[in-house]
Amino acid sequence: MAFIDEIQLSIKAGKGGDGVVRWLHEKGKEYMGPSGGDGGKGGDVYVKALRDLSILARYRNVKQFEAEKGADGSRNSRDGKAGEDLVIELPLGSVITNLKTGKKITLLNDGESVRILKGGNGGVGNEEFRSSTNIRPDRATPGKEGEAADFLIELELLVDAGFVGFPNAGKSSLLNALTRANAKVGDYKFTTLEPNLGELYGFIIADIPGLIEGASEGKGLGHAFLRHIKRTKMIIHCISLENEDVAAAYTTIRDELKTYDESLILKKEVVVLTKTDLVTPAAVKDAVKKIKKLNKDVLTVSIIDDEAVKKLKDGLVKVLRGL
Ligand SMILES: Nc1nc2c(ncn2[C@@H]2O[C@H](COP(=O)(O)OP(=O)(O)OP(=O)(O)O)[C@@H](O)[C@H]2O)c(=O)[nH]1
Ligand SMILES: [Mg+2]
Repeated sequence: MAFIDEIQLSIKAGKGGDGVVRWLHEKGKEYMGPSGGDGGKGGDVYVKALRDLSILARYRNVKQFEAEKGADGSRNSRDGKAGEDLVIELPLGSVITNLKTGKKITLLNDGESVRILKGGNGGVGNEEFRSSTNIRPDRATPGKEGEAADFLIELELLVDAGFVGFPNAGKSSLLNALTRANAKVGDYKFTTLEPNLGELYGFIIADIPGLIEGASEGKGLGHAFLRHIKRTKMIIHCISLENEDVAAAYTTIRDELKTYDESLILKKEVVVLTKTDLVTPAAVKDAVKKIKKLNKDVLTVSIIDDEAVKKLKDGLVKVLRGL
């Protein structure tokens, strides 16, 4: 599934309607008294969280939004109708930054909506200005502009578990084998350019582009995506058995995670040694032993072995349910 994970929108709340100058009329008489109504309030702008990642794509081309204006007041003391509020739907997990004020909002609950901009108040009609000393006020005020700002919307996926590992470790292959995802797989590095998502018994799991040494400082492609795993409950660390030194592979990636954000290495982590079909059973055993010294949760898999895939599935779900 392709999705945009960062967009910028220009948003404006509705302008208030103008107050107006109007006079009561009676047959044969002019200008009986003031009767100009107030302008209606401009619409507010809300952001609303939905459990649907694909909605970010809506904002690929349309980037300017404005809530409805309040209607102007009218005669016979009628106030203008308030402008309708504008609700901008965003995927659950979006972080919305008002670039003018720096204020950040994170949408964490499905259906939650938060006001981000206030519509302008309506102006005052001449009727309101009537007083004992001024019975024929010919004054009205215009509606106020609505608040406006540019917003940066960043999506930090709410995934339960994220695959990390070197390029070519088999992360996307595994995502496809475990879920109904259809991630691109290739026998070259950096096949995955943006995260893919899959569902495993109700748990959302995602691969991210491969990490390399220096990823935490921006090397390779993975850096931009590391933040996606910041809020996952669990990390599935894939290490290909093609690595001659699985322990070194393990620590290199762990160091990158730690440098990027200390909290990443405190997460529950399951190591999956991949591509068991490419090495001897003795080599698998040896690699498991080495990793067990560093992390007790080690599973193995080959995607061409249905039995092994099933076992891995059960193993991962058991850990996920236990979190
Ligand atoms: N023999 C064998 N090959 C595998 C296995 N799993 C993955 N591969 C192959 O390994 C290569 C890399 O697989 P990917 O799933 O694209 O690896 P990745 O970790 O997502 O790679 P990047 O997206 O580049 O980081 C592909 O050619 C896969 O066919 C396995 O269990 N056995
Ligand atoms: Mg991949």
